[in-house]
Amino acid sequence: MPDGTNPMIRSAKSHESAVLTEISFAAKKHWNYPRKYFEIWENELTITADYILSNDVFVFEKKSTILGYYSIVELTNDIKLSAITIEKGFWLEHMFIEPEHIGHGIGTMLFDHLQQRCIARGIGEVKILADPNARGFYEKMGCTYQAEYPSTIKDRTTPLLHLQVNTACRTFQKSKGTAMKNRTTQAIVDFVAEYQKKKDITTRWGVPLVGFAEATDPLFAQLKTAVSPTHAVPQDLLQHAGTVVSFFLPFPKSVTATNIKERLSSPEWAVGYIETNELIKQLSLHLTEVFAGAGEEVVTIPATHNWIEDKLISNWSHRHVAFIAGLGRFGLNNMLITDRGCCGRLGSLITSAVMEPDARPEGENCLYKYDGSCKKCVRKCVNEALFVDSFDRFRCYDQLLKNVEEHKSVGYADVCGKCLTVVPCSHINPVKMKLRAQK
Ligand code: B12
Ligand code: SF4
Ligand code: SF4
Repeated sequence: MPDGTNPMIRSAKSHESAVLTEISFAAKKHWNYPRKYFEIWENELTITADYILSNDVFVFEKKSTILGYYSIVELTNDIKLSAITIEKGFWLEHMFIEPEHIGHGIGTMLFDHLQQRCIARGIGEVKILADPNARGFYEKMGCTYQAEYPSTIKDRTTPLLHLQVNTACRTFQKSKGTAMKNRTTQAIVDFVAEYQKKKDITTRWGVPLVGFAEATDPLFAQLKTAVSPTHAVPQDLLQHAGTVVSFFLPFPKSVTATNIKERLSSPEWAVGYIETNELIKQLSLHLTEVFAGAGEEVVTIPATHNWIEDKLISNWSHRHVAFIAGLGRFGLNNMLITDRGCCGRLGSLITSAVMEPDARPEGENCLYKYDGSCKKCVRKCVNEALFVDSFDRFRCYDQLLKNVEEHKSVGYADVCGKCLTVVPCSHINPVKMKLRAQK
């Protein structure tokens, strides 16, 4: 977990309102305004817990100390404040840095973060009523000066600036996002390679596959119909979700090969299941740290057992998420068939980082769905749960529970997997192979 020693930008917590208020006052005092101004600004500069909960408020934190913050406020209607009218829209209401840390790049980092937030939330324009002393900073950041605006203080004006979160900015963010994406993929590949060197781990995973989906991809909302009305969208789990990262950890052929003969699963399959669930947990924690180092938030999701008991359906389906992230297509056996097959496990997490999404490949990966052939998975089902036109998840679960009993010496292994072992889609994308062979 992040230990607060690395600089990071994160959502403000409601109990931090007093610290943010102090920073607001200290930053304003830095410009030597007369004391009477502060009486007028008292309300404006006081940050409450409610304010933090109802708006986008982000803090810059170093060594567990908050050194600055910014807030985006959405006005749904024009509002009148004494002589002035504040138009509806998105406003950068506050951006303040502790005076002794001004000039150290914190403002630029916060501004950079603000642009990412806007992209993630689909905000095209942000308005700023800046302190006159800060106008130069905002112009340097790409904002355009519009006009002088009457201030809440008589005979004083304040500059109005606009930030267009335009295509150029999006391209810039995406190029930054590409670097982050490469780092994320490498972090996953390296972590899995290192993890299997541990003495007590017996599974040897293949090279992971990693896919990225935009958190605002409309397909997430469709999971409420495809999976369950209670299925979450990324924003339900992380308010400022930018990207969903999905990964597939392939089992080695040696493990799959053991899971053929008997009705019950092999011990290797059971151990592979337990070890991969733990790997997904550790990998998710590791990625949380990687993203925290870049000032980004993460929400992790368990590999399994996050299902609704009486329905055996989850509110976060890793398979559907992997499909959205372009990692594969569903097989007749229900598995997500990737380019490295379907024997393996899937994980996913949500991050505030904005990264380039992956394209979803066209065409089917399952032979039955491609040309009506194969159906081996159906023939291999050991508990009459899987058919060409239906799947009985409760019968399937009964079989998994038999394996729990069988393998209790290695842990809790609710496994079976006969319908995915030693079938054409176990370790490859069989349609791709078929098409290649036909060329
Ligand atoms: C609940 C659950 C179960 C239940 C129900 C199974 C099921 N099919 O849903 C039980 C306990 C029975 C079970 C069994 C198994 N599970 Co399970 N299970 C889950 C869990 C927790 C949620 C799955 C869920 O909510 N499904 C939602 C339902 C609605 O989806 P569905 O039944 O698969 O049906 C959909 C697809 O067929 C899809 N579909 C079909 N064609 C197409 C085409 C398109 C274009 C689209 C969009 C969708 C689509 O539409 C259906 C409805 O939406 C996930 C972990 C997670 N949180 O994601 C693991 C998970 C799905 N299980 C997994 C595995 C491996 C198994 C087993 C092999 C056990 C084992 N490890 O040995 C068996 C396989 C059973 C089978 N053939 O389906 C893996 C799958 C990996 C992969 N490559 O896909 C997962 C993802 C765990 C993980 N972290 O890797 N599981
Ligand atoms: S075994 Fe054959 S029919 Fe079943 S999912 Fe794999 S490719 Fe499709
Ligand atoms: S996991 Fe086992 S019981 Fe469930 S569908 Fe596959 S073969 Fe049948």
